[in-house]
Amino acid sequence: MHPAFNLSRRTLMASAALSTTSFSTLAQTRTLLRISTPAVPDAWHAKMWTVFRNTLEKSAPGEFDVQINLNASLFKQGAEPAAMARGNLELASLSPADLAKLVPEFSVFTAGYMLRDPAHQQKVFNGPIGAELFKAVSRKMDVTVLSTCYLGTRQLNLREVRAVKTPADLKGIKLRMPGSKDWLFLGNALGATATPLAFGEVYLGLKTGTIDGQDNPLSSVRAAKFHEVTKQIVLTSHLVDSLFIAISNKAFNALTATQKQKVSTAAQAAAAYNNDNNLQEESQLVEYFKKEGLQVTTPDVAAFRKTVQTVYQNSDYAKVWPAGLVERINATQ
Ligand code: KDO
Repeated sequence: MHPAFNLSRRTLMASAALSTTSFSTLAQTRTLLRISTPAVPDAWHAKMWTVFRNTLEKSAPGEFDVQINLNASLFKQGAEPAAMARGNLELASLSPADLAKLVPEFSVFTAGYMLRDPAHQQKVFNGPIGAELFKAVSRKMDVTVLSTCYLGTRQLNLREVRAVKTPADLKGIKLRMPGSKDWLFLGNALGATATPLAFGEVYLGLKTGTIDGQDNPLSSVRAAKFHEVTKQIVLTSHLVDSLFIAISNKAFNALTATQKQKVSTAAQAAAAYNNDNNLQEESQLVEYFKKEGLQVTTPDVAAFRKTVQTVYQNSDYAKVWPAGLVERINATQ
């Protein structure tokens, strides 16, 4: 073989090997960001993760491999913090109840009628109260909260029509709540008999009658199609609910300062997308559900508020809330 040919063949092979190497090295150097959420695809807080991914891809092209797992397909609802601690999951949207498990003072936000409205929620979590509590979350749970999402204001949603004015009217109602003690406490405080069930099982539970009702924001009721298997919505507005976009400290600390900034900005863009769309849709959903044939009724909200607040004040919860915290939340404008 002509030496020149041999050389060029070798060069060719070497360059082919090089290009394969650099290609796979590139794939390997992408930082893996796995996300797990129980949200259904049509929910704003599911779609927001695509905004997160797109924003990050734009600001840091090729640097991250963002994998979005909806419908609790990677980890079951409530299992995310443990998965993050074990290093099996990088990001999740955690509820106040998730945080309260390890940061007891956070249970103040699992209490009914604590936050007044979505604007109050954003002020509280984006201000000094949020900063203090998120510091405790980082210390005790090893996760960093990047932004606060408005999940919506939780309402009651019943299988059968019932006259509900006060908590006493919910006596005997088997009300599905997410499966942790803080959620169950809220369901019982509303006057119902709280029963735990994962979000993914609620539709069937309502359809078959193993539960009499559930509570969720109107946008979640629409996205998960619970209105197909229920006849009434009672506008108790008992919880202005939050989800916190959080990243494990292990994953966050492995990033450069610039990457940290870009991930935070993407999380804020995702929350803003969720919050804007959720608020806008929420304002139209009473009409939508009426058109779908549901009865939408307004109870004596003052009676619900009074009962629920009294139950919390007289419970062990109030004992773990730092002195003055409730007053500071109330004073936040
Ligand atoms: C629910 O299970 O009712 C709940 O609304 C609780 C939230 O904290 C959150 O987990 C949410 O479900 C899911 O994201 C599904 O919308």
